[in-house]
Amino acid sequence: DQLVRNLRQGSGGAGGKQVEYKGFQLKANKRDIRVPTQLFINGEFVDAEKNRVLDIVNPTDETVLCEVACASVNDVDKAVQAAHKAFFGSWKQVSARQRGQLMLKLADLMEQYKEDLATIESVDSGAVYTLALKTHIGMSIDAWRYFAGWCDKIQGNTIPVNPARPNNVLTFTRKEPIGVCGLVTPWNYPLMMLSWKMAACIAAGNTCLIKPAQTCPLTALKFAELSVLAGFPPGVINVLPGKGSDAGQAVADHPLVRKLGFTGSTPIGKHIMKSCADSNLKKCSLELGGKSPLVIFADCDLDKAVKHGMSSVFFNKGENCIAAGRLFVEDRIHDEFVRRVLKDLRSMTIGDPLNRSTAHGPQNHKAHMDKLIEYCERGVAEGAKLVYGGCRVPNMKGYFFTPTVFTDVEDNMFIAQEESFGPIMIISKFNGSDVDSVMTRANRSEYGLASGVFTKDISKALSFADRIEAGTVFVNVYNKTDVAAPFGGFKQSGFGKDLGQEALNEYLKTKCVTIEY
Ligand code: TAP
Repeated sequence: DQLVRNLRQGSGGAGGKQVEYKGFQLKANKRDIRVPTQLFINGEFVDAEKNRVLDIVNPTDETVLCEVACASVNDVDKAVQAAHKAFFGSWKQVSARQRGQLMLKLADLMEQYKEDLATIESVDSGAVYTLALKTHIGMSIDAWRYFAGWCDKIQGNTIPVNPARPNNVLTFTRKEPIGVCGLVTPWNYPLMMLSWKMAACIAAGNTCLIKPAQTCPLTALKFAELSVLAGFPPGVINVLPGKGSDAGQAVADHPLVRKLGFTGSTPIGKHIMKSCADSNLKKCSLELGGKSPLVIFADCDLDKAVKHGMSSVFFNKGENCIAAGRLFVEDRIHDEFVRRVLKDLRSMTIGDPLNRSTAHGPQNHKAHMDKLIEYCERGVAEGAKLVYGGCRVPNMKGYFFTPTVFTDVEDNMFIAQEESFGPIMIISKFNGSDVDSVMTRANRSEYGLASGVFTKDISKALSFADRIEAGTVFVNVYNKTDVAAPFGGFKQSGFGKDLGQEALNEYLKTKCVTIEY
């Protein structure tokens, strides 16, 4: 009742209560930020079972920033029980429109704390601060606002079924929330991945628990604090940093979790889908790996193609699921394209992600950087031409990997087929008079997340969009995503959409009601 009264007064569900927690003081970016380091279960910050912790490392200087509680299987169970109780209790008392108000309040708080959130993201994940502010945090806020608007617009249909005369019949559908949803997310855009999934999940009326990536859970914990300030009832949102192999697995296995929203690698996605089936046939959506082709025709605007070609690979240090994993450049402009890319790379500022002039920060964690080095060694061993980078930035502390360019990459090479998830440009040539052949090569991948084409010929561009097997197609642009546009892959890049109206369906079930009169 208090919750509803507060909502009517516009002060948030719990009246904007402060929450207590153990945390650490992050002094960075001329800010002094208190960051929670405990699990967030049932509206409270609590220690993990047996006080288990994870070390959180700053990728810029390799120091341990803090210890964060590491959820066990039992901790996951506690969060699921809390979410279950809230789903059938307090959350049911909140109307669709009030839900929207809570989400808007949360978005306003995220906006108010955006510099803090971007600073935390930058220190925790290595994201360049300016990008963290605009994309990691900015797009998170957009997602909460966008989905808040959907809350009171989720509706079913009336359906003209055949009546058994002389009786009449009314058949209608209701869109209902699924129940407790588990969300498991990767480390490349920690708060944004949380927001893309959780905003749709909450807008649809579900309760949830999230297991963020173990390497960078800090913005998720700060977000949990803001959810209390916004007034979300206890149990609706639960945040459990922990390891995928136990806490993540426990979410996938739990019999009271009815839906799992996952973003991560294809092998783990396959494994999780089996767990969802074996446990309780929970619904799942999987946003997985990619090796997105970008085809650049000689008739393109070359300045634009170089600019977007660079960002298609190097945006967020390549830790971008829709990154162009392979560039096909028409032979007539190939050498000029490579020359311009190298010129731009030589002037790219690499350094502290908090520095406003930095364009390229450290990779997210050491194991990832080591994998990138191996990936490049494999490319060289297979005969691809390494024209730039391929190694750790010399004489620099932190997980800095030099932006890299390979040319003369053949279709059968490992680096032509497998995702690097790092700042590595893989270039192959094609003959512009044989469009069929480049389309076949672009589609010769088990992934189908995104794709792009640069050409001034509208017929060529539309034909590419028709024929490419990918969930996202960019024409004369790249990385242009928006919270209102559905996002998700084909083939082994998974299924189910984040963002846009379609994302709501991932977190809803349809009930069909038939009445005879
Ligand atoms: P994964 O290793 O698959 O990890 C993703 C998440 O799953 C992490 O939270 C991880 O926990 C957890 N996890 C690991 N094993 C699990 C298990 N058995 N049960 C439940 N959860 C488990 O991926 P990653 O290396 O973090 O992220 C990189 C991959 O994500 C790339 O392939 C990239 O393309 C993909 N990605 C895709 C998209 C979209 S939208 N398609 C977006 C971003 C990233 P830990 O933190 O303990 O490992």
